[in-house]
Amino acid sequence: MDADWLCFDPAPSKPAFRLPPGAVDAHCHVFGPGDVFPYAPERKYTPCDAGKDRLFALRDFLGFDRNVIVQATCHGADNRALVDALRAARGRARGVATVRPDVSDAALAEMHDAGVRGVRFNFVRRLVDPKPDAYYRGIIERIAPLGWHVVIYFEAADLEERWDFFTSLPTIVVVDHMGRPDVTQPVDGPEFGRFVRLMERGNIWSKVTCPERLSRSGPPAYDDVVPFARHLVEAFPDRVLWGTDWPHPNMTSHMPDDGALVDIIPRIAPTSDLQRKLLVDNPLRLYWTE
Ligand code: 0GY
Repeated sequence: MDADWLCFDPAPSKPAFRLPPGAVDAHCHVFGPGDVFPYAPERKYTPCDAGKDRLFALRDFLGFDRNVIVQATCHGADNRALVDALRAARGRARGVATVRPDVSDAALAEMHDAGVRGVRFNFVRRLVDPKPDAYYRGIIERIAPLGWHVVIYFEAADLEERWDFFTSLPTIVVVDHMGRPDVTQPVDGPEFGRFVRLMERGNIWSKVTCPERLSRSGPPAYDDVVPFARHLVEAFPDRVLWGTDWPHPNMTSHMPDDGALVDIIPRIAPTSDLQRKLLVDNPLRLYWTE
């Protein structure tokens, strides 16, 4: 792993918040292990191994029922670690893959059978090299017939430039980490206002995730991120998802306590109705349609 890599917390605290039955951790990853599932040659970082067994142990410890595992850029478009984890979860995990436009029908069918239900387009330049829009449109042509959706990851400053492309996508579109707002700006300011306008389009969903990445005020309360997430949960209760982001790639300031992250949920979703939508109804509607 990279010399300055921060590894996940091996002993998180037990959350005080009791998750509702059937709760889904809708954003997490598996890394390797690298000797079984090698990291991609084009990767921008080499993480600590964080395989499926650790992920499923965390799921059980925190009180989640299911996971949505998102292909991480360190594995490129080689989805073998993801597919292996999905198969091992025996129906209790779904996946979001990374594919190229020339992916074969057989590979798509195998991924669908394992539980993949979406692809991720990553526009964060420190993670991937940007591609022309036509590249992504080529992928959508391949995955739309399967009923898959698109997950997009971008920095807030890029939303204006990519607005036309994002709003032209024909599938459900799930935005990672609220579009990474600058939380020193006001919730009702122009930057987050642009993101809220994006959400007003009925096919856009948001993960209200990653206070540890966005916060300037810091752990364990991440007070400055809470109003942004709460705003989205209250304004768009049927199109928000929550996840741990375990094993928290590329954190440099600190490694979050996953139990403390769970304890933020009742602050961003203050009623049991909002909590059930965020943690159970919404992810089941998107990922477990059968
Ligand atoms: C996240 C965030 C990050 C990394 C990745 O696929 C990835 O490598 O998504 C990040 O570095 O901000 O969602 O895991």
